[in-house]
Amino acid sequence: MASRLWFGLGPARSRKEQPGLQALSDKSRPQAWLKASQQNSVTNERDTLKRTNTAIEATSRSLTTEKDNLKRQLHTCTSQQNSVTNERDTLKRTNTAIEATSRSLTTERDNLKKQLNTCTLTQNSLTKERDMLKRTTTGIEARSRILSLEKDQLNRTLNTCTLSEVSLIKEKDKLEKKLSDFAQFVQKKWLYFSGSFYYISTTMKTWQSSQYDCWREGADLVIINSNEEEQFTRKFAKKAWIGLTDRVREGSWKWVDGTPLTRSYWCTGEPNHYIRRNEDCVEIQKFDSECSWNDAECTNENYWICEKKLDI
Ligand SMILES: [Ca+2]
Ligand SMILES: [Ca+2]
Ligand SMILES: [Ca+2]
Repeated sequence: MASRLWFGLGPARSRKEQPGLQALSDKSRPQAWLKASQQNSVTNERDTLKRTNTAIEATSRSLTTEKDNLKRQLHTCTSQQNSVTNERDTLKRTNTAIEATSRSLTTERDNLKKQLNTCTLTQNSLTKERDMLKRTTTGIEARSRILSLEKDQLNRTLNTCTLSEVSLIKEKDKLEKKLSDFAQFVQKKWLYFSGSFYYISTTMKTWQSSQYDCWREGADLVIINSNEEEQFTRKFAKKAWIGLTDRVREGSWKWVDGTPLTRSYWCTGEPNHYIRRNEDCVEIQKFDSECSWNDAECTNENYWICEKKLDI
């Protein structure tokens, strides 16, 4: 800066170069020339200094202005720098927080991914299991329906079987009863003919006593239902009571089981209600003819024929 301020102050000119000094006397010439020279020199120097000052002042003003500008710029820059620094620090903190958040989110995301994978695997497994159970359930339901139908069919069969069993038991009981009866009458040496056992007595009793005797044996006086049975009863060749009477109402012949007489085998002229006798009971009187019956007094004593019909 000093070199710039003093660059116009060059070395003073020599006396030969001062034209005003040539007219002066030789004696006074040196002093005047010296004064003039000094004055010129001072003037020049002053002018130079003025110019220099002016330049310096201009330079100073320019520098001041420049300084002020620079100061403002510096202030602005400093402010901006502070602001940017603050912003940077804020951004740094924000970035740090974001990075932390990002790391946390990344960790959380990875955990969620793992959980999602696990969940997906579990879901797939459960879906397969569910589908398998559905198929199993469908199979079980179909099997259940079939079993239900089978059960119903078996129940119906069982009911039928039970009814059949009950029927068979009843039939068996009946057969056992028949067998028992059969054995009983065989043991008692009764005669079997066409579904019935017959007993021909060896003693004689009234018609009523004969009927009591048959009852005691679980039988009745014989009821003749067919020609064959009529022929059979004649083969004993004994005058014997049969289970036919009109004691309840005269002329209304009924068998001992209450059934009316439909087919009869009366001897010729019978029943005749022989005069002065109350002939209400029937006996086999003849043995060589199909017409073999006679009505006689019930108090007469005769042999008798019992019949036990077996329901075979
Ligand atoms: Ca009979
Ligand atoms: Ca009679
Ligand atoms: Ca008679």
